[in-house]
Amino acid sequence: MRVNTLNNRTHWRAKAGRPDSESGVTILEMVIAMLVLTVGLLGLAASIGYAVTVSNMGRNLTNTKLLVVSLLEQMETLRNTEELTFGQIANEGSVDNSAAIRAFGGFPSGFQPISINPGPDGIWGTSDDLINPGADNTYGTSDDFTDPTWGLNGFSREIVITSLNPNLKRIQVTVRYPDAGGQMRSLVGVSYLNNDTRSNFR
Ligand SMILES: [Ca+2]
Repeated sequence: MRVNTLNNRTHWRAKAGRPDSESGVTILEMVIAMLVLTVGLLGLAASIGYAVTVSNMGRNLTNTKLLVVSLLEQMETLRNTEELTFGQIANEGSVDNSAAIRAFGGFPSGFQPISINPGPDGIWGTSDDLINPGADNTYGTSDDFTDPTWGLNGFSREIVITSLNPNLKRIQVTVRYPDAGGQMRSLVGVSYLNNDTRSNFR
């Protein structure tokens, strides 16, 4: 009797596991499966697009931060190396050239293009930044020309230098930049410059 029961059970299991002619995937099941897969893939595609947008946004912001900080640091370097006197680190119209070896025009007010080169004066942020030395690669010759292609596309920069007292200046640099969506944004950096190079070079 016992042997029979076992045999019966084995037979039943084998039958259940065997595919019969009616089994398989119906079209409806397949359509639902493809629908689920499509929704999943669409979600994935959307998230990739979003990731690229955020990444571009981050890159522009990082570049802009570097543009702001490098200009603020240039002011400190100009003072420390005495390439400009403290009185010369000023906007156009407020420059004090009295104690200087060579005259300096100052940094133009308002938003200006950001050049990839500092121009003949070697100082970034002045009105000669877009001057290309031409084929001879020498500034001050007749083939010099203003090269708008040196300006960073979509970027502009404003430098505002305020004299707080005879020995302290506030320097504000604003860079306008396009974000990933093409919208203009701006980043402002402020530093304070004192009239003292001794701690660095003397
Ligand atoms: Ca320049």
